[in-house]
Amino acid sequence: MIERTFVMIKPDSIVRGLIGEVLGRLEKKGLKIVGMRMIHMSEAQANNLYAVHLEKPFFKDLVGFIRSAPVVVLAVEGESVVTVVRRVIGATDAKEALPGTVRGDLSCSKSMNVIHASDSLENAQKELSIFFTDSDLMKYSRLDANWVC
Ligand code: 3AN
Repeated sequence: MIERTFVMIKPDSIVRGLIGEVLGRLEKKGLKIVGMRMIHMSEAQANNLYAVHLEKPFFKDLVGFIRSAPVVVLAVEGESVVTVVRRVIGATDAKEALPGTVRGDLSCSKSMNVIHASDSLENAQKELSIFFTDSDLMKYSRLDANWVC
């Protein structure tokens, strides 16, 4: 089934000059980027995105980090894209993330872990709606769609 998910290239990637590297991983996998914007996240957006972590001891640091530099927010489309992107990015704790995954190759940190992606279709819809409206999302076909996926 064709799904959409929310992906965010985090502040550590931006300041480390890794936007192209991270985007390239998603594009080469055959995933279609249908929305993309660089933003400085507002406190309201951060609180909304990380609402499930509100009571966690790391919440304040998490919001501080995500607002410490710009982020790139993405809407990504593809077959089973929620699961596929989670596999491409690897485990939350980048020390545990397998080589070959974005986090496994580019980070050793649990908080500064390069990239975020929604962990379920339900959360994808919720998270996309924080940053995109339907009219922000592009319609086009990738020429290699029948070859890559
Ligand atoms: P993921 O981003 O892999 O879905 P979540 O949703 O469990 O991981 O956590 C959201 C973000 O909160 C993570 N990307 C990470 O940056 C941060 N985080 C999660 N657990 C911790 C922790 N124990 N200490 C510090 N930061 C954490």
